[in-house]
Order: sequence, then structure tokens, then C-alpha cells
Amino acid sequence: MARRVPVTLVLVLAATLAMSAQRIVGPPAPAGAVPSARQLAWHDLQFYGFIHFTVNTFTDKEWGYGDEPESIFNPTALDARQWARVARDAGMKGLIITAKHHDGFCLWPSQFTTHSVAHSPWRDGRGDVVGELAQACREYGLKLGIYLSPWDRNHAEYGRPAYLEYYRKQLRELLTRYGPIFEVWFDGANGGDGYYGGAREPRRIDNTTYYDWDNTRAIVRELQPQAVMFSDAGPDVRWVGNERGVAFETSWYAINRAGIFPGDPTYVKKAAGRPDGTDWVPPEVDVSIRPGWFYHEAEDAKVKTVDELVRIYEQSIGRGANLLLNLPPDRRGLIPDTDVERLTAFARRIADTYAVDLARQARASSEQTRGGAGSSFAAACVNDGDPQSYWATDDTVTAGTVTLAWPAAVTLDRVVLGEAIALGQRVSAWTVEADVSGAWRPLASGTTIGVRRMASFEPVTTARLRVSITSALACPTLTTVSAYLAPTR
Ligand code: FUL
Repeated sequence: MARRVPVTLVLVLAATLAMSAQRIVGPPAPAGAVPSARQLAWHDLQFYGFIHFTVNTFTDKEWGYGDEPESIFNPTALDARQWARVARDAGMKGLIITAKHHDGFCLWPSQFTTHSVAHSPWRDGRGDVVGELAQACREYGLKLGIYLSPWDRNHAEYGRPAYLEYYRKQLRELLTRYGPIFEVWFDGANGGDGYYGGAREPRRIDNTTYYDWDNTRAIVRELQPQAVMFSDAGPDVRWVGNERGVAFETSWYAINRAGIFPGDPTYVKKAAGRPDGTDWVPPEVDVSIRPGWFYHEAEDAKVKTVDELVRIYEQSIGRGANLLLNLPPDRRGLIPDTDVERLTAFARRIADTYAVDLARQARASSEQTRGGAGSSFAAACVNDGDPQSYWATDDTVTAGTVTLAWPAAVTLDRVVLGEAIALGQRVSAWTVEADVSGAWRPLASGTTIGVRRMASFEPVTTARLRVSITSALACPTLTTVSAYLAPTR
């Protein structure tokens, strides 16, 4: 007869075994600069649109001088619902409108100037483009953003303290009349000549001091605390440093904000960010679907192709930035058909390419799991479809691999990696390899990851994929490893 083993002894043994495999550990401490809640919400948006529309649409200019008569603003068929529908159908999450561009003309009936839609023939002077867009955005589930140019070539007081008061009153108007605003866009262009109430002269300002940005930003925080502010200097979102639609290959979310100001001529050198930056100010890629920001008939044949838009997508969103794609309405006040067709075909291409995440069918494992195999930081977190869960290593480990194994071989030609950025951006080098006939074949490699890093390569058929983090500023995290195969065209 078999000897009976006491039940309690079995339980103690089982618990000891389980504990040796799984130490209970907490999450890694945040490393370096980390995002605020409003920045984390902004990272989730990924893709939204710019609407450049004003008197320039009717004068065929990119920068109005400020002396344009209000009478020229007269779109024949303006329909902000069309803008919103087009944006929503393309997968955009919001629209940012040039409420006032450098020419000073206001697309809303501001009580502080006569240089606005209220003095134009459009809708007999009773129109409000910003209001119509706000309503359309609500209807189509989009967020609304505001561009209010600091440089104003119409205003008589530009360059003097009185203009700043005017600017802030306008900002208050925009932030109190139109519901929630997700982003306020502070452009860096300023100075130079203009109409300035009839003075017609150059007015140079010192952009390190004139705008007194701290007090302007305080208005946004007071009235729309959830809104992010964009400028060369953030504070929440920064310019990527070019208007070509390209984020840096090595792109750090952190910069040293001290000493940077909107319009900083040395900014481009700082635009890639730095691993030791003091402030989390992620890049936004702004680019137009046409050569210009405003609609020009002469550019009707120069609308970006689907291939160009896909490249922009992969080099902006695919490098962990957000994409702000400009869709300028024409003189009717509608986004032209060609632009809509391109955008729609581009959106379909992206949706088809990233339709099926092959990684979801794989089993993920790692030798470097924080707290040991089976902990809440297990490799399985990278392909569970949950953006909150993540794989991490122990504090002292700054490299590691996650392997995905499929029950049967799959064919893939791209991967998407993502870090748990709430804890900071940590990875500085990675590689992806596939097991091909028993040997690891390199597929892609890179430096930073951030919230999202897309990589594509020649299609490969494999049952095992290995993602290696080869260097990191602190113990690395990965919330996402996805794999896709683009449909053949
Ligand atoms: C620039 C402006 O000067 C352009 O006209 C445009 O608005 C672009 C988005 O920002 O600084």
C-alpha cells in the first residue's frame, strides 16, 4: 500500500515551487521624463487633420499680407460636415482649423475685430466657420483643435503690448465658445512686414520675450485643461522640424525645453529629441496633402499619391509620432474630389495592411521576464491585444528577447513594436529576426521605439519570430509586438 503524504506538505511544496518561479514584483520605476495624462491621451489619437482655409484660398496666396478685404471671403458651398465626414472616414480622430492665419482674418465672428467672417458676404455676415466645424466634429465623433496665429499682419498694434491683449482675448473667445478643444496650435512664424492697420511696414519682434508665452499658456490650462499645446517649445507637443511628413529615425520624446521658444531658429537641430531630455514633449508631423497649405488650383495635379501618403504614414505614425495631415478646402469650401479620393484610397490601404495581427495567434515567451515566468509582466502581454499590459525585465536587466512561436508557419512582412510609454521611453536599440530553417535571419533593426515603431521587410515564412531589445536606458518594457502581411496588390 502506498504511503500517504500529508496534504499540508504537498501544499507547502507546491507554494514554494510556485514562488521560486514567480517572485512578486511591482512595475519598473519610471525612467527619465514621462508623459502627463493629457499627453498620453494625445498619443492615442495618432492621426488627425489640418484645415487651412481663409482669405488666402481666395487670393491664391500662402501668406496673406493682412490688407485683404473681408468681401473676398465668399465660399459658395462651404460644408464643414463634408470635411468631418472625409476625416472620419479616413480614420482621423480630429480636425484642427486655422481660426486665424498670419493675415489676421478671423473665421469666427470675433467681438474684438471687424476683420472677420462677420464682415464678409458669406452667409450674409452671419456665418461662423469655427462654429460650423465644431458642430460637424460633434456629429462625426471628431475632436476639435484650434490654430490661432500669433503673428497678425492685419492688426495695427502687432509688435506692441496692446496686440498681446487682443490675442489673449481671442484665445479666450475660442476656448469658451466651441466646447472641448483637444489641441491649441501656436505657430512659430512671425515678424516681418505687413499691413498692420495701414502702417504697411516691417515689424520685427523679439520672439524670446514679446509673446510672454507663460501667461498665454495659462489661459489654455485655465479654460481647457485637457487640451495639449503645440509649438516648437511645446509645452505638450513639439514640431517635428520639417513639413515633409517625416519623423526622425531615432526619435526621443524628451527634449530640454529650457531655452527653446516658438520660432527658435536653432530648433531644427533639437527636433529629434534626446535620451536624457528633461521634458516629455512628443513630436507631431504636420504635412499637407498638396504642396501648399492653402488650396491653389494650380496644384490640382500635385495632390500626393497613395504611395506617398503611405510612406508619410510609416515615417510619422510608424516612428511613434502623431500625424497632422492638411486637407485644404477649395473656393467652394469643400475638400476637392481628388484629395478625397487619394485620402480614401490611402486609408483603405492602411486598413487592409494592418487588418489581421498574426501575432495574436502566437505563443510569446521570454527568458528575462520581470519577476520570473508567469508574473504579470510575462511575454504574453505583448500579443494579448491589451494596451495596458506589458512585458518588462528585472531592474538590473537592460536587454532581453521576446520570442513568438506559432503552431504552424505564417508569412509576414511587417512588425509593429510598442513600449509602455507611461513609464518613459527606454529602448535605444532593437532587432527582429525570423527562424528560417533553424537559423535566425535578421528582418529589421532600429534604435528608438516609443509608443509605436513599424518596420517592413520582404515577406518571410516562419514559425518563430524573435524581438531583441539590445540596449535600453533602463529595464525595457514592451506592450506590443504585432505582425502583419500586406495584401499583394
Ligand atoms: C507654418 C505657417 O507659416 C504656414 O503657413 C502653415 O500654417 C504651417 C502649418 O505652419 O509655420
